[in-house]
Amino acid sequence: MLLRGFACGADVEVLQVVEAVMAAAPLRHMQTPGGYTMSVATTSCGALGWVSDARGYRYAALDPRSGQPWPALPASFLDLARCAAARTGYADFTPESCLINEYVPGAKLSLHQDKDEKDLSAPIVSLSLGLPAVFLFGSASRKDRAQRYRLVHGDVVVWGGPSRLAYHGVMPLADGEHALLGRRRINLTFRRVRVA
Ligand code: MD3
Ligand code: FE
Repeated sequence: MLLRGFACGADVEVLQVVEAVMAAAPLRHMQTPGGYTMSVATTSCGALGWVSDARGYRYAALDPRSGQPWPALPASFLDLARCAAARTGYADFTPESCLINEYVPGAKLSLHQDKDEKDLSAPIVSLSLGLPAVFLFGSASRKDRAQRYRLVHGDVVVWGGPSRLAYHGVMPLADGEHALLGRRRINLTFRRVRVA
């Protein structure tokens, strides 16, 4: 379910809080299990953060870069995620993790499924900020051709039910300049990892 512009009124505040998280847990380019370096830079906040290295993808309570817990999930993020989930029929969504992805021009995310979470009944709520992206949205089978959607600043998408295990990705980010974020796109994804 696409909530166009849902976060537009809160963008300045969300960005401020994102910058505070990034100051405590800096963005970094994770290694994939296959030995590549991701073009997208990531960090996390919440009880668990998403990590990737030669051993695989997983959620971890400590930031491997600092050995410290990830920054707490800010109350304003929790409110926003809960509110978007409730709007689309998910009454008690309590995310434990917010993955923050930063794209600069050329950065992309190859087609993948999100299945490192144990609770696949919970949706994933995503929020896009900054430069627009071409988002690829396939089905649960990699073979099916993906649909393309343009996601712009302030858009929130709630991915639940049959779309939860859909293959998805992001095309290389086109160059541009965004009034608030400059030459980048930031995507937040709110996730329930453990079964509540
Ligand atoms: C559809 N991020 O972090 S957000 C990711 O724009 C990720 O940074 C993209 O895919 C980004 O894993 C896409 C939209 C999204 C997130 C999770 C999904 C779509 C999804 C999970 C299942 C299906
Ligand atoms: Fe994903």
